[in-house]
Amino acid sequence: MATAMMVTLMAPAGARASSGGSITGQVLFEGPPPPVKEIQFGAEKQCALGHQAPPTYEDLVVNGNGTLKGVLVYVTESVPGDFPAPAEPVVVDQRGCVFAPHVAVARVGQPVEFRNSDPVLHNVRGKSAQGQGFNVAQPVQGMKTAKTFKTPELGMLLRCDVHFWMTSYLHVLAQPFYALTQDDGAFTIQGLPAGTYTLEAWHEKLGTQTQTVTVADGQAAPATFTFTMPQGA
Ligand SMILES: [Cu+2]
Repeated sequence: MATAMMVTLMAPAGARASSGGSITGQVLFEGPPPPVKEIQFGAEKQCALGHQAPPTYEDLVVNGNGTLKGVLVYVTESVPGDFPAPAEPVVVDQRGCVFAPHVAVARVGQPVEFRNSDPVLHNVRGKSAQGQGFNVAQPVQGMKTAKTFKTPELGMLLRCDVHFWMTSYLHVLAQPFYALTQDDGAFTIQGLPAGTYTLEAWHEKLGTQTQTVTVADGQAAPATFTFTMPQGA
């Protein structure tokens, strides 16, 4: 979804359509995938009603092709130019007592709409290292609460205090040069002026990796990240 959104944002203001390049690649997982764990809802019977099959924890999702889902890949440098945040909100839903999506990315100043689609009480507590933490109670099905964030921040942990298994992550970025991996583990970051960049990949369980990538006009520069399970995990 992030990739589709980027297409409309990719051209820096004033740039010629033909200028700029992209970075494209995959995030791989090396080694045997960890076992998939089902979420146990316990006494909260309403939570199970929204699911065809029992949902599973999404803190480490290895795709069928050996790649990782939910990895944020972004350019760490500040790229010159004006990149207004989209007015369209990023939606973080609570549906069937899980956060959907498990990882969300918003731009600084872009509304983030928290929803409760369940007939049970949820809240969203955001833990911030940048002084932008919050706590939103959503006792009623259909509630929507929009918030915006002023400071870029990676890995803001979101939690529902009612249901211990409900966690997710929100990243807030200043610029549109990022991608979030989905079911194919692939990423593309478009519209970068030619130059050399530091690309970072961020995963909630596996940590971060960086690499240096040089982008040329009209070209797609390749980049591959490979994560392994940390020792003792
Ligand atoms: Cu909850």
